[in-house]
Amino acid sequence: MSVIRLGYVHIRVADLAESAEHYQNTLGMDRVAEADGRHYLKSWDEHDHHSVVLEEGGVGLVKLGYKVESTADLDLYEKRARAFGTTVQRMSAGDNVGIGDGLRITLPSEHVLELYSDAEYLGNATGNWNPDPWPREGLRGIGVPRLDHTLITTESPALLERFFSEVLDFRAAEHLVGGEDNEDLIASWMFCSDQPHDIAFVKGEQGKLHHFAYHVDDWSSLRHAGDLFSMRDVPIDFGPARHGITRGETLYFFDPAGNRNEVFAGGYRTGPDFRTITWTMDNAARGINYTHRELDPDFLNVVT
Ligand code: M3P
Ligand code: FE
Repeated sequence: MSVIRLGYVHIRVADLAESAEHYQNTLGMDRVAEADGRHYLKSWDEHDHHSVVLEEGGVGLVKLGYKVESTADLDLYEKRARAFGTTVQRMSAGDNVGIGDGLRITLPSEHVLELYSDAEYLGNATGNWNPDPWPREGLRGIGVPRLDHTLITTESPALLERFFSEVLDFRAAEHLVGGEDNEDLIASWMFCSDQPHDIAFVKGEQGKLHHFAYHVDDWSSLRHAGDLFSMRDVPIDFGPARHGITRGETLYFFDPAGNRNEVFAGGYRTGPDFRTITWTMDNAARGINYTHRELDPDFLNVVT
């Protein structure tokens, strides 16, 4: 019984055609459906219907979808979320193209989180019989294999962490703490799988997106992504660099609408017995950018 993974990120983009070109040709995602002015995209190593939805008009997050194991989980999470005092609605199959019944929860951070157990199975690009390691017809652009995590902002990381822990059984891999006696939770990196994080939150405005990240193989993949970004004039935020927090390797960039994305490699393995790591504010720059040990204030200030 658990939440399995980040299933989809639904975002707004200013110009659908321009962003579709970026997500399909620079990142290498495939368009699997188009309906009501929305584009549904899937990465090559993902199996479910889609993982990114682009909706025309503005910038920022519409909602996040996390997949759970069973419909029994949905009943349990609904009960727990109501007991926690959050707003929960049932959502129906077809509310999202290719996604089954589920729950729509308004988080204490004002983000909309959808939980579902069924998604139309399209399969990945290499199949389940004697598969090649990557699609032999080749990849477009970076050829991102899959989504990895999201990072959102909230006025109260402590409250949001309590929600994810008590309602959805997530665990904290890392904390960034500050204040007088290091008692204020500034940011939290939480997992439901064995990754270092499936979601993270940092103190800031309610309801905003800091970034969502794609997994890539390794450090060389970040260099290759950087080459493509330069060829195609994709704005870079920072990287390639090492995160102290999660120990991942990173390169941040922006989509044409200004939503921040990350390509992320590496990171350690967690599990139910993982003990939370703590970073203090005096080491925050090293925690986020271990390589350069400094942060551009815009990295924290620019959210969508
Ligand atoms: C990551 C990560 C912030 C830290 C970000 C860290 C926004 O993106 O993947 O570990 O403070
Ligand atoms: Fe990240």
